[in-house]
Amino acid sequence: MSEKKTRLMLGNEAIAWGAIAAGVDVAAGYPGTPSSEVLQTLIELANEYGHYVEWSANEKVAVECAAAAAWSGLRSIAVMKHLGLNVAADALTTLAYTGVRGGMVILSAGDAQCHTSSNEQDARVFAQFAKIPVLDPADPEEGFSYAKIAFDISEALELPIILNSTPRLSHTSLAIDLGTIGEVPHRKADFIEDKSRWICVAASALKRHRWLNARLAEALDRLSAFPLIKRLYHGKRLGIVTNGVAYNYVLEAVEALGIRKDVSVLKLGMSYPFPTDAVTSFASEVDEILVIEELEPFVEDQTRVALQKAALSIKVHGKNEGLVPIEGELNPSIVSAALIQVLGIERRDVATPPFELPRRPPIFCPGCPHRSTYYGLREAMKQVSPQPLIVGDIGCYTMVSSYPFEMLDTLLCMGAGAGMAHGFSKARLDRPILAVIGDSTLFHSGLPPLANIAYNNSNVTVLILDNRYTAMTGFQPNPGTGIRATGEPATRLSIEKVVRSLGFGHVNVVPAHDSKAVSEALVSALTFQGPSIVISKGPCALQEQRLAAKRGEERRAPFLVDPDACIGCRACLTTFGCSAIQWEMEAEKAIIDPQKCVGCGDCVVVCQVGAIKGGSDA
Ligand SMILES: Cc1ncc(C[n+]2csc(CCOP(=O)(O)OP(=O)(O)O)c2C)c(N)n1
Repeated sequence: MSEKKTRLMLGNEAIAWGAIAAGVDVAAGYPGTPSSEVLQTLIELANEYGHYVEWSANEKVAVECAAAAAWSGLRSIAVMKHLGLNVAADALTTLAYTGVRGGMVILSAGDAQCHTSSNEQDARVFAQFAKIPVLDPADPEEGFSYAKIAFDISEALELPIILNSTPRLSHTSLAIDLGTIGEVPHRKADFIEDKSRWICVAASALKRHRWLNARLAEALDRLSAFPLIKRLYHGKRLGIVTNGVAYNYVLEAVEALGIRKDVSVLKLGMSYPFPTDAVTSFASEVDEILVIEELEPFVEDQTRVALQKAALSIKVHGKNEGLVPIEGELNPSIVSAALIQVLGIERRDVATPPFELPRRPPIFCPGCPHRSTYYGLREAMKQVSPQPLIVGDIGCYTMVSSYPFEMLDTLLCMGAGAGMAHGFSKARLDRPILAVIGDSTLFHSGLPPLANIAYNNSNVTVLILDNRYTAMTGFQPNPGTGIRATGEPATRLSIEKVVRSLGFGHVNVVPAHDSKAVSEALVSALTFQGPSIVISKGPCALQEQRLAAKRGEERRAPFLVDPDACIGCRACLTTFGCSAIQWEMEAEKAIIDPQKCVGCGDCVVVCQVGAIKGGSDA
């Protein structure tokens, strides 16, 4: 047991510390922004606090790992971004029926505003659909305290709990008082057989569904001792019902407008099951209601139902009348505008949203193996007719959709590239079909679509960009890396052996930095009739540099442009786009920034006049 001082930390770190304070025994997760620092913190603290922690192959596996621990009486957490809930949905929706014995928390980090995601789905709606209670902390402090009590709540209800975070909570820093850590001892696993519960088949499932509904109906009574509802101010004119991070914007707007005496605030820390009684009793004390929440009108709709059931005729303002946007993040000015309109008060200057940050277009890092792979692909495409349809997937390699490559035709979700490529092929598009996929994505959800391509014999080429890490989300290891989350050596799956065992015969493995070899392999694959694979192998350059620096190795010597040889054709900029290569306005020639160049030399082949020279091998 140790007394921890108050520390400045990210919301994500606070959530991890909350789990440790609750005595978490098992933690599993799959990376995804903005969630990744939660499991990373648990990894860094695993030795000290003695919990088991892993990066799982995907979110469903993480949930299954955590669920087995919770069925055995341990406390467990499964960590993911909001989209991971969809991957884990099959397990989660039945896990609600079985329930758990030890406390189990599913951390879902949402992405209102789509900062780094393909959608901004609302985890509260998912929670209701899956019949799993959801807690909505408002800030890093609640991230810590809610993560801590979520395990007790889970055990009080015998149900898993979704902890619903948002980008503002995940990535905001606050000083957190950790108090005493290590008070809750680790448990010993103890699986108590109960076939009517742990074997969820037709005969038991209906009974368990009845159990679940009864448990949800009594949940709020069982949780009355937990501090999940806050009331503020005593104004009667307007009752503001709020939830999650939106609470902070409400407080700021109310202060900025100086309307404390006109309003009351009810903050809900749990949105499902919905605290109907607390909301109706609050509503009966005010003239009108305004609901302020991010994303879907979840609390708003539930409030309307609650008021109707209680036969209370009170006007409810919010998203349904277009006063508060459904898309994107809220901020104090949006909330102020809604308050000004509902209260009919004079417009006053209120906190404006944070200043516009400069846009940072996504680009491959200097030395990235994906760049030379795609350069090879573009060269291959010059020799293939008609032009292939390029079906994308999610990872650093998706940046091929940006300048100067702009080569991607479609992108849906993780693992969808190979599945859709197969569909395009069966739709008989009259052109070659190429799917691109990264190594982590392959192990996450790419293997079933690959099995499908081989099984149904579709005319698809899959380009696997194997940089050995889950690079986009922070270089996490995966089953192809050779190490586990906590650094010990692990079995390293051979992608070549895996795809051959799935039934692919036409398989070529090429070095990613040899764009000529990549190009030749792709021409061969794209002109082959039947399923084919090209594996382009080259470790993530950023991770390589980090590891080399740790080993005390010197940086590789940079390359340079010989100004006498450069003819100013710009081919290195317009076809390769390495950020280390820049344009010298006055001389009208390319130059290489020695600070940025990592000495990979991939650009040498791009220069038709041989003006790029040097590097360690010179
Ligand atoms: C369901 C889901 N989980 C997690 C993510 C976050 N995410 C985006 S890309 C990616 C993996 C990228 O790794 P890899 O396929 O190896 O490509 P790399 O970035 O290394 O090029 C992850 C985990 C997501 N978008 N969707």
